[in-house]
Amino acid sequence: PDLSPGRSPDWRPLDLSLYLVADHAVCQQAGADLPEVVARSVAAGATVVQIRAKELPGGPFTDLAAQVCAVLPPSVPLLINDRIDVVLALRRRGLACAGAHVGQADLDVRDVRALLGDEAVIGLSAASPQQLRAAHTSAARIDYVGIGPLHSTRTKRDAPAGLGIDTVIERARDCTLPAVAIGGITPADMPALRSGGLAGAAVVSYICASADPGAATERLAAAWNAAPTWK
Ligand code: TZP
Ligand code: MG
Repeated sequence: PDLSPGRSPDWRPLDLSLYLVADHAVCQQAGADLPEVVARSVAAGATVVQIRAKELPGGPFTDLAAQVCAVLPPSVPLLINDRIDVVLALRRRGLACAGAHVGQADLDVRDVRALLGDEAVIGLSAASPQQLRAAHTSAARIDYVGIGPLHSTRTKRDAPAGLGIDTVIERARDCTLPAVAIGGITPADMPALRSGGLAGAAVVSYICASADPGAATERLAAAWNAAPTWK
């Protein structure tokens, strides 16, 4: 997309419903090629892609993200986990990177917004009521929050135990920002998440560790699309 001032990128309004978190370590462990997982998943209905690569240095992370850019249609926003420097490096290369997803221990969102500009998509992980309150009263615009883990998961080593569906829905409703749930999500979770008012579901291993990431994404998309919406 054209990121020049005044031009609206193709990815707004943001469709967060089927949010692929393409994790480098999980793909590697599954013997899967990350850009190929992304391509298959997007072809099957993923609406947002985040690249998460905790163990990659900035250079290789940027090169991997550039490969992903090459397979993404302009309607699907690409977000980078944690690494604002990688977002800036991609932009310098003229690649369309929508923005970043940051956690509570990363750069302050006010600094992220200042560094990336008004057009950028910025997501924040927020789980506790205090964190969610801080997010929706933030001086800097936050485009969405990620709430989790929904279920206990082994994908994120330091993740606490699963919050459970009722707590996730309650916290999402207490926050005025669009919210996506994350953590151990499978198609069985989609009806409750959608009817509970979540804007979407963020998924790592169900897609990245699947022998068929396209089919896995199709099952998630079908479950979301069949679910009742929040009144
Ligand atoms: N944040 C909270 S849980 C989680 C992250 C990054 C990992 C989710 O991965 P999976 O494999 O979908 O449980
Ligand atoms: Mg982080």
